[in-house]
Amino acid sequence: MTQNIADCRKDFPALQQNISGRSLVYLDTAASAQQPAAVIDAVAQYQRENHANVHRGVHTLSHRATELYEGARDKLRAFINASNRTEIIFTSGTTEAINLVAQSYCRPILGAGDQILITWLEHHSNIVPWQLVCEQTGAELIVAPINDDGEVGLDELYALMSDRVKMLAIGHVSNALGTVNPVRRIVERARQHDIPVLVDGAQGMPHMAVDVQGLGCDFYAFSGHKMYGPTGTGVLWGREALLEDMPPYQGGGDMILEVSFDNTVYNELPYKFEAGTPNIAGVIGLGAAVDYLQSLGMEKISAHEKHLHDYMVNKLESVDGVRLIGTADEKASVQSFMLDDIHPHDLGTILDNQGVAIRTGHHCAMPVMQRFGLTGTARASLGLYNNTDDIDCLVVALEKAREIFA
Ligand code: 7TS
Repeated sequence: MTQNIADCRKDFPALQQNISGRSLVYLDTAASAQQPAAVIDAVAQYQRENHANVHRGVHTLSHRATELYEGARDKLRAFINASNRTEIIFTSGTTEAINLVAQSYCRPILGAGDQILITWLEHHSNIVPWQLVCEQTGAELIVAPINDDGEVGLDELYALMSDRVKMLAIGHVSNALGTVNPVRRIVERARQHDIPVLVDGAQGMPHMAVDVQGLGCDFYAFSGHKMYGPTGTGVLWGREALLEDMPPYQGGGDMILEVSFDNTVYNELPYKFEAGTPNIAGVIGLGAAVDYLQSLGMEKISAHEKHLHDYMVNKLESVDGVRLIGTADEKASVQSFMLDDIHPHDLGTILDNQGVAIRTGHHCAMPVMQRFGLTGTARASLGLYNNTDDIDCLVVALEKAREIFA
């Protein structure tokens, strides 16, 4: 495992292959990051040597599995600076974490006249769970607008804050446009109205050091597979006092202390929210991803990606026919664009034929697309393993696409 970010591409087995006869240029980390060998090996070693169910057995393998699984919780706690390991709830990803808060925190307290506040920038995972809970309770979903650069209008957002709002749910970084929201400032403002804040951190965690206490929010949700860990893993961080008062989201094994037909006593935090056999292997892999990120250092990763993002924006601007979508002042690692009037899916296919992987379409953020009068965009997104060569290859591939469509 390398400690130097410039050399870290070699830590990623998936990046050592050719696609369409060329060295793979992977520019789709926002959809899912590739995994370093350290993560793959941690999962494989667990599967080969230590697999058993957690929290249940008295035998050696069960003890080992439990230690590894709970060890990952400790790593995650430290990584996001949570005050207590009981605040780290393992979920299947950001989506489940947000649904958990919508159903367990919001549903019991919402009624007609109450509001949930989100923004136009959100991923569907930070829209639909709130629509569901609003339908269930008669509450109303209200949405703060974005400007032509893809930034949330702070004045408009603040104007929507009132004591009717029972939750503000906002993305840390937009997956479609790369806009970084000034979460700390927004949280401070929400506090003045006693509005709890959930931050969708799916695109924040992989790119910057996250300190949940520093941000001041109440819940922070993220996915393992976007931060170089396995799919099917994620975390809901919540303030202990809030989590304590919330009813379980799902019932089943491990989330109880005692069950009888008259009275079931729920387990303590965090197990109250982890019903059933969890994704043990995945969580251990997520712990290894945290070790990997820490060995590089989040500050260094951010600086490297910022440099690359600026380079990518400059290069894209130099390609005739490119129109950038999402031009906020504060951005991270994502650039959406259109090339002439080429359909993004056609563009994505032509790029794939040249070994360049990007995502095309609505990026599960249809309202953002509607705001720009589009059905979809091409999106290049960066990870810590990318370099300027990758961006040069993207530019060459785009120029080739223009020739093909000329
Ligand atoms: N929130 C944001 C901001 C996201 O980018 C995503 C996934 C999610 C929530 C949902 O995460 P999940 O792990 O629970 O699925 N974003 C993307 C993307 O941009 N391309 O594919 C998935």
